[in-house]
Amino acid sequence: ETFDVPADSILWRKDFLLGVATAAYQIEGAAREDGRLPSIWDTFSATPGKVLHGDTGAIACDHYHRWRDDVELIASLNVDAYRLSIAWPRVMDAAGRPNGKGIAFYRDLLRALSDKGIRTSVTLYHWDLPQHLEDAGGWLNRDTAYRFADYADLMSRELAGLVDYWSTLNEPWCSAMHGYGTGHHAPGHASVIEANRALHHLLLGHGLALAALRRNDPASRKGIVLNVGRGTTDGASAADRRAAELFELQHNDWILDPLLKGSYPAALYEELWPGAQPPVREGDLAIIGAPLDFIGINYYFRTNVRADGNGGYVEVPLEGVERTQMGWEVYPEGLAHLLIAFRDQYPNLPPVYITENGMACDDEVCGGEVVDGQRIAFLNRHLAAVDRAARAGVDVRGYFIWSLMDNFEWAFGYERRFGIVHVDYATQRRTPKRSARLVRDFLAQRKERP
Ligand code: PNW
Repeated sequence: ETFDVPADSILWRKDFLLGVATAAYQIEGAAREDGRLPSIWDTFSATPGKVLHGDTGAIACDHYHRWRDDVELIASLNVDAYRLSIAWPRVMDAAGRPNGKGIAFYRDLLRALSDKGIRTSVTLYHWDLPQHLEDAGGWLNRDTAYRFADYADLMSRELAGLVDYWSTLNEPWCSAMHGYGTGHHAPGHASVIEANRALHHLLLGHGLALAALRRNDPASRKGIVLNVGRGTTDGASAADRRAAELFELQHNDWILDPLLKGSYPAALYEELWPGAQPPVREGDLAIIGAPLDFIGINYYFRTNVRADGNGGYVEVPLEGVERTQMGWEVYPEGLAHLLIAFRDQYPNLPPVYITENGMACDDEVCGGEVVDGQRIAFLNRHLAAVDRAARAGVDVRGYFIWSLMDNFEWAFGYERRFGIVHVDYATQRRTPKRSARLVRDFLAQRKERP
């Protein structure tokens, strides 16, 4: 068994980056150690009813203590690159002073990766806002954008030369919509007005942080990571078709437009959210629209929608389609479609990395092995979609599997397993699944090719 990668696929190119990804709160644990401050996810997961089974990231994969073994594990997969995030509350105290112990953890980790020849992709904000900043208003407070820039400034001074790819934010859509619009994620508010306010301050923070990264670590490449959504309709009316467009406008253009066109999409506010507006001040859009070296795209699924009769859209799940353990539809065509659509829509689209793609399965260890056939097929088909987009002329330069290992899946706790490596949480034992073996074998084969 191997990945069936056609001989002429872009995946065989040695300069096409193949990697695995994680995020700090989902794997590190050690939530109280070496001066780490509480984050909004510590607070949220400790609040009854917010996370399935009351799971928290207090221990997670205990990566904070096991990182040396985990680096060996990553290296054993033959991957070109590893994507991780820094926990802001681990590296700065409440007065904004550096926490040497927390910084040393990331410096040692990044050095160990680079000693193994593994390229590093580091996200500054994967959702774990320090709680003291939340207490001061969180992303609803414009000042948080400036505090984020201070944090980016500190990190890029401390870690300059150790990071190949910096990303400012992971999925500002999720931070804004799930954090402030639906309440599914920390800090758990539910208001479209607030979601718009939070998004604008997140994007302002991105722009300010980007400038700090450029100042302090000029040789690295800098970008942002966005989750994108494919919306289609099985409805027949013009209103249904508009509903699908509005879905994509809300999920994609809401964020891509200010980053790449210098404005928020007017149609979104006219049709879907009359009464909501991002709190833009003079000069903000120029900061937000500063050129990027790359854009990271996280893709998971397609959503079928119809008109809701109120000018908006409503999800109508399709019957008879393949779904993952999350209930998300397996729909690789959406990835190729969106990459090509973005290239057409944004003439200045920077080079793209798929910074997350993968699926949750109910994987169990059987006789020392985890046979995750559904995941193997999923990865195969999505890699083929990336290759199709590349052939259509999209400048796509890499692909990271979400995730290296099973971890704390936010509101779903430990019950959703996204890893290509299985984690037994009782013993912290890591067992590579069959998908991990195929990745390792494919990359070993690629190394052998002339
Ligand atoms: C991403 N949605 O989250 C995150 O970047 C990861 O930390 C996470 O583990 C992974 O995807 C799997 O969920 C998302 O509802 C969460 O559309 C929710 C959505 C998309 C991405």
